[in-house]
Amino acid sequence: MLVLALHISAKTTFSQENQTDSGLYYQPFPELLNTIVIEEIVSNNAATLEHKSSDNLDNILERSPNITMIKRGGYAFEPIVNGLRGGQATITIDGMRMFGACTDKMDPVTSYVTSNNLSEVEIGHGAGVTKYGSNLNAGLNLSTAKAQFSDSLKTQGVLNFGLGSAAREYNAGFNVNVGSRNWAVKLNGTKRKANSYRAGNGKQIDFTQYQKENIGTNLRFKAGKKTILEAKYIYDNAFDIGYAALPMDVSSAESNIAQLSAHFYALLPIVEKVTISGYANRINHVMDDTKRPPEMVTMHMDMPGSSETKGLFTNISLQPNEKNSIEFRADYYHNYLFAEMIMYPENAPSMYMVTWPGINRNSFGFFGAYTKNFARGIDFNASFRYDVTNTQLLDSTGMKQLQVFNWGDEIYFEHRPISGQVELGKKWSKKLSCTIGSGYAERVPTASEMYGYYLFNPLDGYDYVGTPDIKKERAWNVSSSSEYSNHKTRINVTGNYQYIQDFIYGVIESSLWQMTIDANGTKLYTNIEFAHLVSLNGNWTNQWTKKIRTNISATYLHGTKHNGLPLPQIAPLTSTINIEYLHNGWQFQLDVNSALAQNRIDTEFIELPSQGWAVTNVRLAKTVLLKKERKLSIQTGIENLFDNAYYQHLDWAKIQRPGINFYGAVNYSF
Ligand SMILES: [Cu+2]
Repeated sequence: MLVLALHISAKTTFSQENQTDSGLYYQPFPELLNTIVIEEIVSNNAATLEHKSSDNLDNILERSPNITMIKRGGYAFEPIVNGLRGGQATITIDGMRMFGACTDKMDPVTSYVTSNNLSEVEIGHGAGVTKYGSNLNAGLNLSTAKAQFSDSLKTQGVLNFGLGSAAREYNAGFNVNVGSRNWAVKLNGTKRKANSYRAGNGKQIDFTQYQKENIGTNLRFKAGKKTILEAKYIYDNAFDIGYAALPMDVSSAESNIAQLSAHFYALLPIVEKVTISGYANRINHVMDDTKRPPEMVTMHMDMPGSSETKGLFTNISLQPNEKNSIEFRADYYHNYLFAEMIMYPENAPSMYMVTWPGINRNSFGFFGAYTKNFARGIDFNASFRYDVTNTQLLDSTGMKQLQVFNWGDEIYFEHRPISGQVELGKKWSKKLSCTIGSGYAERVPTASEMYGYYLFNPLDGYDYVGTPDIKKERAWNVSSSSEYSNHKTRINVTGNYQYIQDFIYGVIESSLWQMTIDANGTKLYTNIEFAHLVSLNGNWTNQWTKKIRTNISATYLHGTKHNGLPLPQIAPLTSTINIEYLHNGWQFQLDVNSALAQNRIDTEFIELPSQGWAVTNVRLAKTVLLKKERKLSIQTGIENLFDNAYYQHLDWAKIQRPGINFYGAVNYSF
């Protein structure tokens, strides 16, 4: 399988029911990637009711068995794909590269969009996963919703409003599409406000509040029979964001994302589609501790950061015949990261430090993928990627800071990561299919791993310093998946093993003093010899009767370092059970989500064990058809029904999750 997709909120907006380029007057060939996406949606009977209308993207992603989330507050969870994180997994928006502007990982790329901007999320591994960038066999691409054409001038839209009790939160949004034969415009907006939520024991978890405003637009124009021009823009502004697990909050995290693309269909008989695209995005992240009570703040400080990325790519899909397809992609991006820290000690002059010293990165990449369908149900997929990435420091204060470590000359490095993956699939019968795959991947160190300067990590209480000449991580992987399905049942099992050499890990450097007052010491990003990572996932969906369907899934991750100690921050065995019941147009659903305790902890990292937990949710939904294709859908439910006080292993500082939450949402489609 090339790329797996999690189809989000399939029923929330009109645009998400019809995501292909169906507005064209000719039938375009499906893109290599989309084919898989559509197949996966058809075969994946994931319970639809779970996707509450206008649900928060973090909640949607967290339901995927391939994703675990690091939680630091009530907002901007950091997604981990099959145990891979940071620079190991690429996160892109329509293939655009984007890098968070926070040295403390408070703002993953996923925090700059809403589910209202998106049509689907591709969760990738195996052949094809490096399409958007070098990674260790893990990628997440967020596909934005496209404006839909229409044979006659037509306006459609959705208005939604929702409330939740645990955080006394509300969200409101709209999504409007105006389509004609040759042009289409889509506009969406979301406003969300959450207060600090109440945990299971009734205790309010301070500093988990946030507010978010987002607008997005997509314009498409048919410039001739085989050409579509597309423009998109997303503005996202989150403010007053609490990070209960960190010593600081974010007063504002603002991003602008813009992309212009031209899509050419069927240029030549074998050239199915060519896309040329240019994009730019900019993030401003303002981190401070002004809202914390004085007793929590040892020394007041400000830590603003910014990230700017500009890029170009071209994608060429070839289909020489029905049995073969080929895809090429060439891309370039430039990213600039700058972050500083201003400390205000009492009765002393303020101090200044550059934590991301003007880090410039240029990267040129080339990707190729080949798919062949042999006789007797055998498929072959292969992909290849090569990048030339250079990283350079430009800030003079940053260069002086490096001299402290005698690294004054180490301001320019080039990395050339290479990766290749092959996959063989066999359909044994209509019901049973299997794939096996193997590959090699390299990834460049992140800006923080090279040039981060005293970045405080409250999880282990250490300041982290980058190592400019740190080496690439290199990984060998083998993976396998099997699926059995008939008209009633679908069983899917996947396994993935990675042997990662030169694994990047923070190692305590006792000769260095910490900068942060309360820190335990300083760690240097270092290549350790190797690490093993295993991920296993099983999923069983069964349609018992016309009215009753169940879905059970379980995920297990196991990570070990060269010295036999576990890798830190690995989720324990996690499972979900959903039971769905349909009656008279009403949908009823019961979820039980749970995890075992995690006692496989990395004592070297100073990680703490965590307890097991189980949470039950009940949900109810009904859609009423009104006149003139109008629809009203109502969703309501209770999450954490038994008001359990619990936290998950990856939640920082063991901050408890929300307690009982009554929610309700109304969607009006016209
Ligand atoms: Cu931050």
